[in-house]
Amino acid sequence: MTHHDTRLLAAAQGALLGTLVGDCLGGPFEGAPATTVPKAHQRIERTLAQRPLPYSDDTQLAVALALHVLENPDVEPARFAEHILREFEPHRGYGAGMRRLIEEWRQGTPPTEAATAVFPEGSFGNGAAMRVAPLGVRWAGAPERLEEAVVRSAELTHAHPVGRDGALAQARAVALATSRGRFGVDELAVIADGATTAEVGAGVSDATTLLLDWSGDQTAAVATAGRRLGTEVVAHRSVPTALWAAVAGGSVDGTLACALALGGDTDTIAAMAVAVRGAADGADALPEEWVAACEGADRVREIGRRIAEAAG
Ligand code: AR6
Ligand code: MG
Repeated sequence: MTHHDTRLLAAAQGALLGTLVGDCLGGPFEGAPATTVPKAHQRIERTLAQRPLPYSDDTQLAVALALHVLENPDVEPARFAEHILREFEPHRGYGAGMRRLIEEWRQGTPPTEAATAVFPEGSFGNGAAMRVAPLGVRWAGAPERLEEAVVRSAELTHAHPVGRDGALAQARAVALATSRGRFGVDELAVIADGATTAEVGAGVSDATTLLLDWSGDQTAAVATAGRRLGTEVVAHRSVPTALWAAVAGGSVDGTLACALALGGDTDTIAAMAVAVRGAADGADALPEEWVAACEGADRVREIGRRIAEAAG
């Protein structure tokens, strides 16, 4: 394998397994109040003892998107809906809007029409962002094709401009982490510049400001970031937060601890943050004990390999 192929494989498996690990380890603390970083590390240890850790809709949808992208690299929304239905299991903790949307599809509403059947302007939940890592890797080398594919993937379920823009920001983060092998404030600046909505743009800019003004300890920084950037299930109050954690954490360990310490939508913020950190640092940076504790790790690792092969 060339150096390029090796790097791509590490980033692809890092991004996909990062999604899985963040989802599985963050899941037990969904809705929890904010806590300190040392307590978050203790939580990780306690959670690992409860293995196997089930994944939720975050991973299920990322797998559905990855399998779709392997067949339709530029994303075909109606066929992507078929892939979602094939993977769908109702007990995975889907968002309320997503559950109703999937019901619409099952009752025969064409997927392209159903996106505004639940929320008239479309959903601005973080669901289109949390699953987007496979696209970020697949099109890491082609920003324009990435943007087009992400928009098509998002509009199926998250037609609201903010839901779509959150997906774009997260996809660009994974793409930059993949192509540059690093993720820091320079990459955040690129993402803030590329935002197409004021909400997501302001969130990513605020995340950058918080990182540049950093003073004091990590726990204080986490508390401030949670308040300023948000920890809710809506895209503009969770994607910038996850990108902040991916930089503030400094490592895979640190990123997961920051994401859990933030509280709120911990599984999804952790899934997004660790996906970015995993793409930058590579799959080997994910502790093997964490990966082995997660349901479906072998399947996700293999899907990551296939995405890397397609992207190479
Ligand atoms: N108007 C009002 N509320 C909205 C709107 C809107 N246009 N859009 C979203 N919401 P959903 P997701 C609120 O259902 O994005 C799981 O726990 C509304 O409360 O489209 O896939 C995952 O782990 C809606 O139910 O699903 C993620 O944390 C919620 O945002 C999360 O759910 C989520 O939007 C992903 O959810
Ligand atoms: Mg969640």
